[in-house]
Amino acid sequence: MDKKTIIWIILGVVVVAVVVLALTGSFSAPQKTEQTYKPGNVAAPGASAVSTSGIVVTSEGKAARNDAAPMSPEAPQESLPITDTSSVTSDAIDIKVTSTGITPKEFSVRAGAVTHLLVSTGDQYTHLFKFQDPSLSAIAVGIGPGDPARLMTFNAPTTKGTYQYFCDVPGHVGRGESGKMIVN
Ligand SMILES: [Cu+2]
Repeated sequence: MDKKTIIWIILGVVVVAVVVLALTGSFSAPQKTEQTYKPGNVAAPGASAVSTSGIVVTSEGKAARNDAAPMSPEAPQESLPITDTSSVTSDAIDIKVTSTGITPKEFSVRAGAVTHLLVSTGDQYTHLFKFQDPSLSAIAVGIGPGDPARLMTFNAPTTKGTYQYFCDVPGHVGRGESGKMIVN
């Protein structure tokens, strides 16, 4: 075999290898995975876990109570501060509380569904996000000036209807810090 033949053989082997790799998918770009919450885990460190059957549970494994006192052991717990919100489940509803209002003004959830609220601010005020209905007294998130976001995981009410939320700092509702959660 002369030199030319050897080079052609090497080239042929390389071409075959490239074709095989391409066909087996070794060259395809890595799949972009969407961050979605999986039951049986916590959505963010510190937040209440959700059982595999979709029930938000306390640290003792009992169903958390939405009508408990905020931060009591029976209540759904808010997460530790989250500086990198890109790691948060894309199922979370992004709630922004500022002196110009709360966004979104409304959102919808399914009755009883696992619901994640990612509560954040962005101004120099303290805010306290909560619901008007006493059946949701435990779902309250306080946030100070410049604080990172926090995630609150809870089961939406099983009773369909409209649940108002607002900022419980005096004077803030008057600035438009309110909205409604529609349970359907
Ligand atoms: Cu406020």
